[in-house]
Amino acid sequence: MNAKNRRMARGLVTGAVLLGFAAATPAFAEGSWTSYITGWTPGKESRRWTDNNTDAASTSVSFSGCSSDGGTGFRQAGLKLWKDVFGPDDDQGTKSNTCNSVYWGDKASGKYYFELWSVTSGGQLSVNSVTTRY
Ligand SMILES: [Ca+2]
Repeated sequence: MNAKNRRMARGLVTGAVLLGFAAATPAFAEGSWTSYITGWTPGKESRRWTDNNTDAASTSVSFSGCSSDGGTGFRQAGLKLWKDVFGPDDDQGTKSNTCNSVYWGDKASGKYYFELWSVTSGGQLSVNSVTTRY
């Protein structure tokens, strides 16, 4: 391969890597964190995270391995997303997580957290894996 073809080949590889990254970005989002929940009661708040809104990813909370202490077992957890602002925090809406993923859409930049709003059935929620993407 002469020098010109090598340069061209390198350009194609770089282009492919950049395209791959751009295509992967919405799926992975600009940020995420994974944790777990043990014996949460309504009113309990998650950690805070900062969304810089550098992508169009929908803010989501994914649960797997859910249990609650009520007689009919885990049915759903109401999760309210809050934007942490000066003064009363800004209610972004409540989603019913049935041990799956719930989405609030692409959020403006800011600091966010979710609050356990309700549990069915019972009064305490445990989740083996909690992943928040934003
Ligand atoms: Ca984002």
